Amino acid sequence: MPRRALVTGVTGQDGSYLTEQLLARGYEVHGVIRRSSSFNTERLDHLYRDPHEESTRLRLHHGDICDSGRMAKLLYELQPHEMYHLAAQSHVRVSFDIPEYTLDATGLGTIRLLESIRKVGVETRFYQASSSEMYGATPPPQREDSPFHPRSPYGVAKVAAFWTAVNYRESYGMFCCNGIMFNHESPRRGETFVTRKITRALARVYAGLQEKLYLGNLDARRDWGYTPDYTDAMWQMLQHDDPGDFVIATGESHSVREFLDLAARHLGLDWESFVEIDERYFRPAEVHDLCGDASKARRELGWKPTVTFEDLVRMMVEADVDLLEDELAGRTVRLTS
Ligand code: NAP
Ligand code: G4F
Repeated sequence: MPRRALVTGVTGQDGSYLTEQLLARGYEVHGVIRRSSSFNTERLDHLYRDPHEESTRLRLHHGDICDSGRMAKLLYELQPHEMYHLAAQSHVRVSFDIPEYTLDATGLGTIRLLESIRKVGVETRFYQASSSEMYGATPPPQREDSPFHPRSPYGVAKVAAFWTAVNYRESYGMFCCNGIMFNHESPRRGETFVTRKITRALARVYAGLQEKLYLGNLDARRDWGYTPDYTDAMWQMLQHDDPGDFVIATGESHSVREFLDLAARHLGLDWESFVEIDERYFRPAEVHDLCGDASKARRELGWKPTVTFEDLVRMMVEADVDLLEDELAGRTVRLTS
């Protein structure tokens, strides 16, 4: 029998890469998707097969992490061996506009799932998508034992979820792991996060379709890695003998300005002639500098990043140039990178 994984947030950036990797490892993957008035499975289309095909190992189920009854039913019916909880309102700037919903989905969502697992009595290993945003104002390098000082409703919600996972591990002996993931990016990154916003806009400027790009704080520094490396780390955590919490990061930080500069140079563009600062993209409180120390993951999981900052920027720029060319030519776009 194949191992069964239940993935929340399966339609997101991380969910799509994780699903690809789990299927390649022989898993049966069950993904939770929200009902939407338009298709929201674009990142999974290349993996999806007609459910009538018996051999299909990817199944999608409607659900919402704000609906504990539904999640408990899915857990009971599917009895997953592993559960990857990736669903969240994941946008930091947006969390200042919708703090209550963010706390509900991103924070309470984890309690709902762990309480359902406990009450239904499912034997499963649980992965919590924790975030470097929890460190907030704590200066780098940030490690597992660095204090949390969140600077956004999103960060506060992730701290609550982090401690919930630790608490269920300590109280009930459940196999819960926190991946404290630093920023990870890819051609599938959501279009409103700064890296993708930049690479997508540069492709359009390069093609003569866009004149201006409005950005916020160019001085913020982030530790940016390549997403498939990070989703692989999630799986590795759940295969480890003992549950634990792991920082996953490259150990190198760069400013938004450096990302922009490198991306623009790749296309021979002078960004200073078309980038403008719009205060709308500033945050009420900023996280200025994130740079993680992933020594524990290297030591205990044998994990290390495989893609450099320069290669990541180049890959994202080229993917957005190709995507735009396909769109303009009216070709069907398949997300494979
Ligand atoms: P993402 O692309 O924004 O994906 C978020 C996923 O959550 C989407 O599938 C979304 O569904 C789903 N979702 C949101 N609210 C939901 C709800 N109420 N019920 C069910 N599903 C819901 O995020 P990501 O970059 O893949 O990140 C995955 C997880 O890792 C998130 O928890 C994020 O906070 C965390 N994280 C990410 C990073 C990073 O750099 N990417 C770093 C640290 C931690 P729709 O498609 O329907 O919107
Ligand atoms: O790309 P961002 O929106 O990512 P942020 O806030 O670091 O959050 C991401 O990483 C977290 C891990 O640390 C995840 F937990 C979270 O789910 C998400 O994936 O912003 C990065 C930086 C910020 O300092 C922001 O102020 O870029 C700065 N920035 C400058 N101009 C901008 C913009 N960010 C956005 N989104 N849009 C701008 O125009």
